Amino acid sequence: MSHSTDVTTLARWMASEFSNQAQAIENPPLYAHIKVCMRPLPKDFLPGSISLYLEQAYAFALMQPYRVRVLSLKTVDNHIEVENYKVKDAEQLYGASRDLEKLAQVSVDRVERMSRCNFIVDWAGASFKAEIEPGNACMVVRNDKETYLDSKFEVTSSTLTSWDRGRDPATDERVWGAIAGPFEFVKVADYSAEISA
Ligand code: CYC
Repeated sequence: MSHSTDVTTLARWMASEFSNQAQAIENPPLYAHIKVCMRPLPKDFLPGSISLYLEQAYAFALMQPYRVRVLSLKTVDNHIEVENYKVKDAEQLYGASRDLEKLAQVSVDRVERMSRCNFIVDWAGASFKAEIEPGNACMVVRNDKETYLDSKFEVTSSTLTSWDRGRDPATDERVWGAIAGPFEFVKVADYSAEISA
């Protein structure tokens, strides 16, 4: 059993490579085969939190991830928050989620906080459930269109379910992101041993 401030368990469960291969095979037009790889950064990379380096990539192009971020997990009041950081010159780090020598080059001066893009996380009995913070203020420009992020994810010991959508600030209509439901990922590699308690 876990609880709503158990950052270590959440970090251990997230510290993995995840694949949605089964979903992509079942539903080729709707879901590409994607890998999400989250690798622990050194303890106190950002003080008072557990940080993970994240790469999201099409399975056929793992060395050209389409999204590179650092996630920082910490306890706030009676829940967990996940902060979202951009990474400067991320191209030089491509592949670092599967290469510890490259991972060592991820330094704190390269990361830049994306404000208003925090997730609020609670223990839900058998999983952690996360939702983007209220306010519709995590802005994403895609194809020259400004959107706000509507996002949630759920983590168990063996799965990651995530659903990111961009919405029009005036109408709340979906502009980008999956239409048929969340991405369903299964753990294919486990890096939890790299997290020090
Ligand atoms: C955007 N995804 C975002 C943003 C956040 C997350 C905070 C907006 C700010 C940013 O660009 O960082 C957060 N997404 C998450 C988190 C997870 C996650 C914490 C759990 C690990 O998945 N999103 C998905 C699919 C994939 C996807 C796996 C569908 C193809 O859930 C992609 N997320 C995606 C894209 C963007 C995004 C394409 C917009 C990035 C951009 O265009 O700049």
